[in-house]
Amino acid sequence: MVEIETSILAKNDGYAADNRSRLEAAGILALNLLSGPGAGKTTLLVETLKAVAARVPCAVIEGDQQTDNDAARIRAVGVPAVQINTGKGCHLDAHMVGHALEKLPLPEGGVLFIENVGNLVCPAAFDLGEARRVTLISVAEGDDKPLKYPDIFESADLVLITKADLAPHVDADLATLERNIARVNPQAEILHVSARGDGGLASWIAWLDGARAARLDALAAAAEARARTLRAAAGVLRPVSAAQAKDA
Ligand SMILES: Nc1nc2c(ncn2[C@@H]2O[C@H](COP(=O)(O)OP(=O)(O)OP(=O)(O)O)[C@@H](O)[C@H]2O)c(=O)[nH]1
Ligand SMILES: [Mg+2]
Repeated sequence: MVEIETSILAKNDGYAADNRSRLEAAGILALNLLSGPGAGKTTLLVETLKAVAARVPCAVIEGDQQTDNDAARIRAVGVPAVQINTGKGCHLDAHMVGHALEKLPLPEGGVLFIENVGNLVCPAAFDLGEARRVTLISVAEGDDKPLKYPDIFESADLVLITKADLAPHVDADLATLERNIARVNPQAEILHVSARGDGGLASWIAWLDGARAARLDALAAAAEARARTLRAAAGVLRPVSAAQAKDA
C-alpha cells in the first residue's frame, strides 16, 4: 500500500514539474486553491476576477467530482475556464491539470487559478505545478479544523479565513482558529476576507498583486542570469581572427 502511494506520488511529481516549467515559461503565477466543500472558493474567484481581470490576464481550472457549475460561474464573468470532473476521485492531480492547460488560452504574464475539489484531506498530497498554495477555511467550520486536518494547512503559503461577515452569527472564535493555523504552519500568512459588501477582498487582492509582481521579478531575474551565462559562453566561443591570434 505504501509502495503504491509512493509510486503514484512520484508519477504525479513528474507531471507537476512539467506543468511548472510550462507555466514559468509563460510568466504565469499559478495558485492552487484548497478547502473543504463550500468554503467559498468559487465565490472568491468570481468576485476577484470582477475586480482584477480587466488589468491582469487570468484563467481558471475548476475541479469538482461532477457538474460544470463552477466553470460556468467563472465564464459568466468573461474569464476562460476549463472544468475537470474527477468522478470518484477526491482531488485534482498534475496529469489532469496538464491536459486542462492544453485547452486554455494561457494568461501570459498573468494568473492561473486552480480551484481544487472541495475536500480538506486528499488534495493536500498532490503537487499540481503551482507556485503558491492558498487554503480557505470559513468562519463557520470550527476553530479546531487545522488541528484535525493539518496537511492542507501545513502546505499553505496563505490561509484565507472566509465569510468574515458571518463570524458574529456563528460564534466563531477567530483568535483560536488563527492560533491553531499557526501551530500547524507558523510560516503561513493569514488574511480575513468576505465576498459580501465592499472592500472585503482588498487584503487578498493586495496579496495577489504582490505575489504576481514577486513571481514576474523572480522569473525575469532568472532569465537575465541565463542570458548572462549564454553571453559569457558566446564570448569564450567567439571565433578568434587571425590578427587577434597573432597579437595574443
Ligand atoms: N455570507 C457569505 N457567504 C458566502 C461567502 N463566500 C461564499 N459564500 C456562500 O457560500 C456558499 C458556497 O460558496 P462557493 O463559492 O460555491 O464555495 P466553494 O468552496 O467553491 O464550493 P465547492 O466548489 O463546492 O467546494 C454559497 O452559497 C456562497 O454564496 C462570503 O464571503 N459570505
Ligand atoms: Mg467551487
